[in-house]
Parts: sequence; structure tokens; C-alpha cells
Amino acid sequence: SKRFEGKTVLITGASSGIGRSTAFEFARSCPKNLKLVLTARRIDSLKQVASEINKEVGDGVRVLPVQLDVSKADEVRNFVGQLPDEFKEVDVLVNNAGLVKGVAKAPEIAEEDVDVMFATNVTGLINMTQAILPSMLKRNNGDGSGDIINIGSIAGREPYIGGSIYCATKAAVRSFTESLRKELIAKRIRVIAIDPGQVETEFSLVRFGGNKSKADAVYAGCEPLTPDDIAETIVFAAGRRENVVIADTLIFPNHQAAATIMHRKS
Ligand code: NDP
Ligand code: 8X3
Repeated sequence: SKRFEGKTVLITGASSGIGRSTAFEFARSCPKNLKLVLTARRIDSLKQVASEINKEVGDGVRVLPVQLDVSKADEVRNFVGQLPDEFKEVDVLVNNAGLVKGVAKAPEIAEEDVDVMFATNVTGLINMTQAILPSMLKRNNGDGSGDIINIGSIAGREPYIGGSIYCATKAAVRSFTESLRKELIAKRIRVIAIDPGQVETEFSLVRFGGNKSKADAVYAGCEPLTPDDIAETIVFAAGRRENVVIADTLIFPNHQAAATIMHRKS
């Protein structure tokens, strides 16, 4: 979209899955004069994504891979100050980094799993938003510049057994997103919620500590969404004219009707 020309888009969790696809989708949508700041913990994967993007769309997209663990408040605090000047003014923030650990029920959930899910999905997202907002607000004179796109989940709308903490983190994202939209209304900053259903990424692999057969079983008999499907939705929302806010979305694959209602082909 021409609407992204000259803009800077920052994506958290861009080393894999939805974040990675979103980076490609922005680049394809605006191959001339776009800046992408890609962050995650795995810097080598980010560098790989950056080089693949430039190979596909050319050098009109400038990609900056930056190692950042959103669960570390001090890293997030120092992050913007350390960006090169030409990448400092972020126009679109995609708060995508997130994870789930395990399927334990509440009495058995390990304390460190609780901590890492909240620190990443909730506090990390809030801290990133606080880090980026000041420069958005400084440039903004109520004319609709600046988008904050938060990746929630069906899990934030519909808590399920074995997901109490993850679901609570995504409900927190949903609640924070809605408050933020109200708080920023006079600034015309668009606050956008993207809530995917089942998407096949590294999500389940992370959930099951790298156990591929357990991860694959999640998608048995189903045709999950691809990360590109969600990336297209994110870039569509960001690409609307400034007076249009795709405030709230819920995206399912065809076989899914609720968090745990999947029609499986045997
Ligand atoms: P992936 O596991 O494929 O990607 C997750 C991304 O988050 C990775 O790039 C990972 O990078 C990054 N990440 C994790 N922890 C941190 C951290 N502490 N700091 C920085 N980056 C981090 O999963 P998805 O693409 O599926 O997940 C993306 C988002 O989508 C998450 O918020 C997830 O909750 C949400 N979601 C996923 C659904 C699904 O079914 N897959 C459905 C609904 C929502 P690295 O490891 O390099 O740090
Ligand atoms: C990921 C989708 O419902 O499997 O957010 O937890 S779910």
C-alpha cells in the first residue's frame, strides 16, 4: 500500500510464525521506501528474515534486525534510545511476541511458566507500548498518525481447560487494548486488536517444549490458518485510510468454531 511509504513498522516476535510473515507482508505491500524494525530474542533468525525479505522485494525496504527480549523490562526501556535515528520514529507497532507453556491445570502450573507467560505476553506488550508511545504522541497532532496493533487470541475471549494462564494473559491483552483505544482517542492513534484462532506456527512446539509429535497432534485432521493469513489481516488493518479503525477482529480457520471446538476429519 502507498499508505506505508516512508513509514517505519516495528514488529516484535518477528523471528517466527505470525511476526515473521507480517514482516514479509508489509514488505510486499510497500516494496519502496519502507523501514522495518524486526525484534525477537533469536537474532540469527531475524538476520535471516531480513536477508530473505531483501532478496524477495529488493533494497527499497530497509530492514533492521534487533535482538530484544520483551520480557526484560530494562531491555525494553533502553531499546528506543539505542535505535539508529532513522528507525526511531515508529509509525506502526505490532505487538506480536508471545508464547504459551504447557497444558497443566492450575494446581500444577509451574511458577516459572506463569511468570514467563505474563512477563512476555502482558508486561512485555505493555512495556513496548510505553516505550514507543512517547515518540508517536510527540509527532502526532490529533491527525491520525500512529497505529498500535496488539495480537490477542480466541484464548483471550474464551478460557479453556489447560490454558488458564495463557488465556488470562490474552484476556489482559484484550482489556489493555480496549483501555488504550479509549485513552488515546483524542490523538487519533489507532489501536487495533487482532485475535487469531488456530494458526500453525512454532506456537505448539514452544507449548510442548519442542516435542514435535505433541505439537503436530494439535493440528491432526485440521487445516489450521497459516501465519500468512494473519499477516494479511494485520497489513489490511494497518493499510486502511486513517479514518478507518479495524478495532476488533476474530479469525478462525474453517474447521474451528470456538477455542476448543474443532471439526476434525478422521
Ligand atoms: P511462534 O512461536 O511461531 O512465534 C512467537 C514469536 O514470539 C517468535 O518470534 C519468538 O521469537 C517471539 N518471542 C517469544 N518470547 C519472546 C520474548 N521474550 N521476547 C521477544 N520475542 C519473543 O508463534 P506465533 O507466531 O503463533 O505467535 C505470535 C503471537 O500470536 C503470540 O502472541 C501468540 O500468543 C499469538 N497467537 C497465536 C496463535 C496460534 O494458534 N499460533 C493463535 C492466537 C494468537 P524468539 O523465540 O526468537 O524470541
Ligand atoms: C492460541 C490459540 O486457543 O490454541 O492463542 O490457545 S489457542
